[in-house]
Amino acid sequence: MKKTALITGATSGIGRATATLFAKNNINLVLCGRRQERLKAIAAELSKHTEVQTLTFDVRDKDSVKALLTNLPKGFDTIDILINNAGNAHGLDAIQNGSIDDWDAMLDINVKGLLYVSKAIIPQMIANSSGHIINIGSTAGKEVYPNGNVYCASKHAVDAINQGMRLDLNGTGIKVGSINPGLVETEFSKVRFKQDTDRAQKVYQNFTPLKPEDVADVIYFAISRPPHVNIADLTVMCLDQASSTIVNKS
Ligand code: NDP
Ligand code: 8X3
Repeated sequence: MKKTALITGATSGIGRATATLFAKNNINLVLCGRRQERLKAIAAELSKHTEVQTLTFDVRDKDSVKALLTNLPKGFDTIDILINNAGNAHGLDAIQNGSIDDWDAMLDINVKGLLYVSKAIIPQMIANSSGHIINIGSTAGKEVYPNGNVYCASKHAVDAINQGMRLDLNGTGIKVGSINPGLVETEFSKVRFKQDTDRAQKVYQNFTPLKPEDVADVIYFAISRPPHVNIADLTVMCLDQASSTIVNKS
């Protein structure tokens, strides 16, 4: 039977690439994000391959998350795969210079938003005794780098939530795992540097970073394993990256 995946942050980067790969593999899609026009354009493109619904909401808005995700459109109301991907970094400042608004954004989106979405979807997965949740963490959730402070904290929280979900959902038939990418060239740095495109482009210069499609491949690998296999925690970096701070740019 055809599966249905709900992907947050599907308007760009890793989420969009994952949606494209899932569509080509005949998985029905519920695509989420704030930019409605983009969601519509992506849905129009992917509808050639599969059935697609879009939902426009901010993951910070817990009432909207609950209202929309606990009343999914008919035909899309059983979620087999949840990709908790929406997230971003805001700023790259020493802790003493950080902006409280940036801190709020990262913790509210990357941590609390992921929880609100999961809270809405997990009950139906428990009722069905099946489901697969992939939490998109980061190498920033495995180590802390200078000026990364609160973004790293948010991704360490995702790492802890991923472990906690797997413990608490053990025995329910639901798979829980995280994919933790290193540097991936997406809109991530444009958002981090508040649309300063020159600064954002420099992050990915003089080496070959991951492409969002590389991460999508890994996500698809995780969700296409046999029923008894769960990819619990996987880190993926480009060849030139050894850690958050060691990147070969020679
Ligand atoms: P992008 O900026 O390209 O994509 C981020 C996505 O998240 C967009 O679709 C955006 O949609 C969505 N999003 C952001 N804020 C909200 C919000 N408040 N409500 C709903 N959706 C939101 O970045 P990436 O593809 O790189 O990032 C995806 C995930 O991967 C993030 O969790 C990020 O932390 C993680 N990651 C990224 C890495 C990288 O180097 N790029 C490395 C490791 C992890 P919209 O703006 O339309 O709402
Ligand atoms: C994104 C990777 O190193 O920019 O999570 O934090 S990094």
